Amino acid sequence: MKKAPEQPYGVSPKNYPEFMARCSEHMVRKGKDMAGYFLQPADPEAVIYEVYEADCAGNTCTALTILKPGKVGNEYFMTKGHFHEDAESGETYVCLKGKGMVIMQTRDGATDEIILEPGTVACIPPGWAHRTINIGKGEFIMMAVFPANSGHDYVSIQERGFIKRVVEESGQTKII
Ligand code: S6P
Ligand code: ZN
Repeated sequence: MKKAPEQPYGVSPKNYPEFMARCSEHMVRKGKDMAGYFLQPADPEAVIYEVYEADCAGNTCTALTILKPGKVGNEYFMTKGHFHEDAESGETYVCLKGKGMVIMQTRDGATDEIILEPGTVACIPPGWAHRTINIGKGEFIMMAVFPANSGHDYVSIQERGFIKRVVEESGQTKII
């Protein structure tokens, strides 16, 4: 059982390493962990992204994602992406650093996307799968806030993928 923090704390573009230091979980996703996600094979040892997850505060969980800059072929580095298992659980993303995009889709095939720049808050409704993409030149860093009972369904995305992909063509970011 995770322990809730005893004191309130704030996270900003300047002090986020303090948040990382207090996290009980740290996940590193390398190319070898993402077989089948990109159209082309990724360098197995390349770090694509890292996730730092704090102990949930009651019903509220908070995590920080650092997406490295880079591409596999012409496809930008991205997270695996997932649906929440709980049909009522949405999520809020807050961009701290860099330039990214969250692409979303429903099980019925509706899609949407939001550009993420420092200060942008993205509200992801329940029922929308979400994947973050680093479309900038440097690291992309964001905070995610989600209900403790969300649950994560990766299998649907692993099996069927996202309808849209984000690539660079002739130096331009394109959604295809
Ligand atoms: C959790 C939230 C994020 C992601 C993280 C990595 O609900 O959406 O903390 O876990 O951005 O993405 P993924 O798809 O590998 O979990
Ligand atoms: Zn989520």
